[in-house]
Amino acid sequence: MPDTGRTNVNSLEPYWMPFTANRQFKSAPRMVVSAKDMHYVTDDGRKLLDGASGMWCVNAGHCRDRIVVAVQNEVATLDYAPPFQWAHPKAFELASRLTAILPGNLDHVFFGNSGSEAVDTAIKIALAYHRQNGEASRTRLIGRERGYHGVGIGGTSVGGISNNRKQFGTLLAGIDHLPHTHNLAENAYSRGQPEWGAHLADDLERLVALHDASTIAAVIVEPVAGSTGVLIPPKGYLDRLREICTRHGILLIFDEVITGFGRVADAFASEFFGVQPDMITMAKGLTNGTVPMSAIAVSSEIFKTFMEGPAGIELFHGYTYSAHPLACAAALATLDVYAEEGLFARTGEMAPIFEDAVHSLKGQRHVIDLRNIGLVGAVELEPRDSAPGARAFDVYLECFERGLMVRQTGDIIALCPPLIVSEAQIDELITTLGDAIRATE
Ligand code: PXG
Repeated sequence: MPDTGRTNVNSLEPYWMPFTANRQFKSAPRMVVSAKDMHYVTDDGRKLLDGASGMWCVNAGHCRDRIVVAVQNEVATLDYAPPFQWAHPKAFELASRLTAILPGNLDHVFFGNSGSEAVDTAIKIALAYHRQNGEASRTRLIGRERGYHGVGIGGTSVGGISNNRKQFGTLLAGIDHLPHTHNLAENAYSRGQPEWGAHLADDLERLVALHDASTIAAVIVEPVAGSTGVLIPPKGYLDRLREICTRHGILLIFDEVITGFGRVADAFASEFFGVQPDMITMAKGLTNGTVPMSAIAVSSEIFKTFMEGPAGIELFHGYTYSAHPLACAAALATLDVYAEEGLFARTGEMAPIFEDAVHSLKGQRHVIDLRNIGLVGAVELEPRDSAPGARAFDVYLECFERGLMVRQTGDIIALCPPLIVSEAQIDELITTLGDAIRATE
């Protein structure tokens, strides 16, 4: 048995865990101590199949040698380099490598350390861009109900998950939200993009009529909403958002923190859906989850606007750890693994197998919807009377006992295995989940 340092129960106390029921967790902790490829190992030596890519980030599987060695070498060679007025070669190399796989005219990249920082950076770039462009009145931001854009004050404000907002007062001023697209009456058991709901994008016209386009800076949405329980865009919906934004001079930001790096079968979901945003935020799979890093890709038009401004610093924004050498080394090695193993294309190959497996749960008791795209799946359960989320949380705990890690949000179980998942492992994932659902009241 590995020594886990859990002999003193009190030692669990000081750590205030994020987005966690601390009291519940500490009464029955779930500890992982190592990981390799598709599996975690718990502190009591059990192997867990990773059905969640950690937390949507370990797209190439765990502890991949190439990435491990790259980070080890970098920390021994260049532990830190200041990113303001200094640089190191890997930062430029990584930006170039990213622009090679980014869609359309997204040809410049800014670096942060988390998805939340990427979102708040994109918001600040949007505001500064319009000001630089002589349209300083464009300050309003439009998010979407049930959207998740991290936990910065900007991301929380454009986000649309009530629990994430209600503790924090009025948040940023000048924010509005589009309606979400989730509708089980119309779209239950859709495979891939649902047929119904493109018209929901037209609500943006209503917001433009209400506020006037001259006051609106940007719209931010996740191409596939992840955290809120896998909401897949209806056919034509994203295209229509793009069209309305273009018509009114509003920037369209796709938050691809979850959908980036092969999750839906291309490098980015923008490419998969054939809709070109003005900015993409990314994180998670950028370094395969190994070293915190995020990036914001901007269009040539946005970058040019800043470069034509007054001489001197063009954007008064950045982080101590922007383009950190360890993160750059991890990201470069990660991109190598993705490319060498053709993992983005592999998502496309495995998606039909994954789809059939997810939909094989149809008819299980409590299941009210199954949906999927790429290597993302969701099982929505009927909520228990006056206890929303409790049933899915019990299923989640049951999965853990049975050797499977999944994600749970509300009464939805989200599935997003690493892109190296085999057919047999998909089968194991769905069989275990089905057993866990059957074992749960
Ligand atoms: N944008 C999107 C679309 C995200 O999914 C963030 C921003 C924030 O990233 P950071 O790195 O600041 O956490 C995210 C994060 C889940 C889950 O279980 C998803 C996220 C975070 C935690 C849990 O679905 N996504």
